[in-house]
Amino acid sequence: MTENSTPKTIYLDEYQSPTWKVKQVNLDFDLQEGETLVKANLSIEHVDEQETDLFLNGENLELVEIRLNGSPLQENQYQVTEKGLVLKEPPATFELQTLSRIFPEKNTALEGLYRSSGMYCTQCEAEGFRKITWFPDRPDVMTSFTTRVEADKTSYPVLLSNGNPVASGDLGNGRHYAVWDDPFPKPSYLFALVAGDLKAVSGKHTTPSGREIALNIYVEKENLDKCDHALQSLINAMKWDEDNYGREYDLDIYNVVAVNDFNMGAMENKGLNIFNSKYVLAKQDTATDRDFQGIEGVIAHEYFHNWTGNRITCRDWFQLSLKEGFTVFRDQCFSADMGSEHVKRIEDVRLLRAHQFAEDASPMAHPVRPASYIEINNFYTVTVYEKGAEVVRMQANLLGPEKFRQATDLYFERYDGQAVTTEDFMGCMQDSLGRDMSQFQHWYDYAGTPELQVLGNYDVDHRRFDLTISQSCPDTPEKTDKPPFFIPFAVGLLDQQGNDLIGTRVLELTEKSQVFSFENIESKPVPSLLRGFSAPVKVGCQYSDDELMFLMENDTDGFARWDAAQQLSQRILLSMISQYQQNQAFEVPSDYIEAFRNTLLDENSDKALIAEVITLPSESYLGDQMQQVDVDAIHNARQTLKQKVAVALYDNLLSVYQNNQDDAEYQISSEAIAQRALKNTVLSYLVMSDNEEAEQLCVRQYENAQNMTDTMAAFSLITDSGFVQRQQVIDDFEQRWKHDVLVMDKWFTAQATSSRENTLPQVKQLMNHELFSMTNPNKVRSLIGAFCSGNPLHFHQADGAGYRFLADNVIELDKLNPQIAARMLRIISRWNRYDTKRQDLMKTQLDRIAGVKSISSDVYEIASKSLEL
Ligand code: B3K
Ligand code: ZN
Repeated sequence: MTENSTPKTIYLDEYQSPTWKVKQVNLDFDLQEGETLVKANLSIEHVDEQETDLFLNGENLELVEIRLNGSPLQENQYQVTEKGLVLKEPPATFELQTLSRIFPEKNTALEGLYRSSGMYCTQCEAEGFRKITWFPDRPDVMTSFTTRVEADKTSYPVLLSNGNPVASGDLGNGRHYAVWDDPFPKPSYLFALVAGDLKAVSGKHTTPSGREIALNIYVEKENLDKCDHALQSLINAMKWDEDNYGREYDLDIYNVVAVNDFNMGAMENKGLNIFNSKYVLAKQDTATDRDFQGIEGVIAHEYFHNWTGNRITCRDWFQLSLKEGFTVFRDQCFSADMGSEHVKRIEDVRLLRAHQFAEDASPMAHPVRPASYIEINNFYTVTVYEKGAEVVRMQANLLGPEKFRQATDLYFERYDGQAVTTEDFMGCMQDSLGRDMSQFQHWYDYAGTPELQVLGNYDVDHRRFDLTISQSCPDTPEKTDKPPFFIPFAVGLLDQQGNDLIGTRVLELTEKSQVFSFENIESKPVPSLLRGFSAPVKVGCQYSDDELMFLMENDTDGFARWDAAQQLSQRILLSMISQYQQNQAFEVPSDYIEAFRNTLLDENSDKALIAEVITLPSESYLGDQMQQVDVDAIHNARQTLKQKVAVALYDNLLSVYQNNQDDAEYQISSEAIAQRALKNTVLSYLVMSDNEEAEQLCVRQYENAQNMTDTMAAFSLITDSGFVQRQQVIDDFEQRWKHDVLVMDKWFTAQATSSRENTLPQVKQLMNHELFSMTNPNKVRSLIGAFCSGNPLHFHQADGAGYRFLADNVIELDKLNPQIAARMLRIISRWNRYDTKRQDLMKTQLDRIAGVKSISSDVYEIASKSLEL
């Protein structure tokens, strides 16, 4: 970034409401080879009486013509800048017509109108509409859109936009057109257009009020056999939102389009969702169980946005969590209802702890509702999404199901058709609860993960158990010395026999330190803490190993059982790490092996829960628990623990593996998914035993697998191994799947995350593979991203080659797609967690990037904030 063009910071407290409204916009797209002409007709009205200039955003547009109320504007009546167009003192009400030329073919940033695999599509959130036409591109300007699209009939037989289709026709010269009308006023970020040679799998849904909605999943024709799951998920989501929130869909048609080049998962454009094909396409032989679940969750998420995001939207981008946090909470509850509730909660907490807690402890830490940003695209984060969902969950739990439903009904009634704030949302919660919630607001305003210290004390004489709980929150870039948070802390007490003495009680923590007493407790209990993960906090409690093992086997709360097991494994791994650092031999307590065996052979528990309980904390999560991350020690300790368990429990593991082969026809039911998860987790232990039989089992599973879950489980293990068949299997996979880009993403990832010695050179080589492409975000993520964030051992190799590799690619990518480049760079924002030598190596790369002339504001923000420590 050159000194004179340091990007501007935008502040929440500088928000000003719009002075102009756009009552209606008519758009006309003429899609031609090489360029697109966009005609826009805006009916504009002054909000108040004052005479002001009107600013319309517009970037990379060629202005061909501009008229006000039909007459061409004189040069002194407007001014075009790099960022937009200023109309000098226009009348209070007028029609503005612009004609602009844009170049979708050259758009590699995948924001605005662009081309992907021969089709046209759009991505406008957050600020992409300004790359399509001149417009007040801010979420609090809500407008009715009518869109006409014209294109070549043979290449683009399908023409789609938001709303309902109102007209279409043949233009006689090989071209045709379609007109779409969206009666619901919306911000420009929800605009969408698609033109392509697509085919649809269609269905329908009848709403409780008796309206029939046409549903279409549009894909390239060779993918027509992979849409059933997405369609069924959509129908389930529609029904769920009707049953649980009383919300029904409002247009006559709901279209979903799958595209191959997409910056994120999917986009909730009104009536026309555009999806990364990864979150649409699935059939048993190409998609894993996790893929199926991902599709169900993302389809639901985008559908739920129709009310939480589209009908009620954000006043400004600082309020992003208003729609994202709430919608993630809604999709989490939906997925929990569709599958296994406990396991869904565990997966969500695992993700939050691994990524959001890490973000909260990094220079990029920001509140759920940030107070400033340089580039809004950098704030689509785990904090805004996942912590935002936890903040809504806490409110939902505090209110209980009935009052929460009242509160959401009130929210939909009060704010339908408006652009609002997180305070407006909380206001509805507070009105329904009938209690002051001002302390709760801290969750939106302050970054950082609160930390609890819990001390239990049993008073034999008074048969009383006291819990002393203190809270603190680390300083973060925006705030030091934070006041205490309101923390709903769910606890239980177990007696020696495992009886749940008080059920689950939610303690309300509001002060720096508090004591809670439980009377009539006959003997010293074991406290079960943070049941259901009732708040996004860290808990410190001096449990003995025995107590953790007791909780692991006896806790009635599924989440707390899993958490006890994680804490125990973590404790053992951390002590192994320090043994390794002191060159001592590893020791694994025999009790641990026994507890592991008991869990493994537990016939009464959900198999998916067992699979979760026996899964060790990840290498990066372990790193987060250390003063200074030691990637080699962590990797070694984790591998060694797996190996010791595998050797000690080989026979048990083998029998669980054999007993969980599913011979029945493939199903995506939670039971079948659970069985595959347990079998494949066990396989990952078996191959650590160094036993030839296990190696053979794994290779045989790869060869005979009837579904992608089993194929990938075996394939990743083989790719990570030194098996003689390794290369042959890798080649075989490639031959089998080279026609399927999504399956090949998995092939790239498995190789990029391998712990084998020469992984980095391999990754570099794979970048020359004919299927790899720097302009396809899925490929970039599955190879470069997977190596840098999913392979800590090699990415952090001591000579800094991993960091150089990352920086080279960030600089290269930034020229093509700044959003993806910036996301990639976040990986080294936590450089201060490593030894000084690695710190210097990482900082050198950050400095190098920050100094690149004409680097994007996206990348600049991450590099400069990371260096600000
Ligand atoms: N709202 C979109 C995300 C847009 C990201 C823009 N950089 C998808 C979603 O959260 O549903
Ligand atoms: Zn969303």
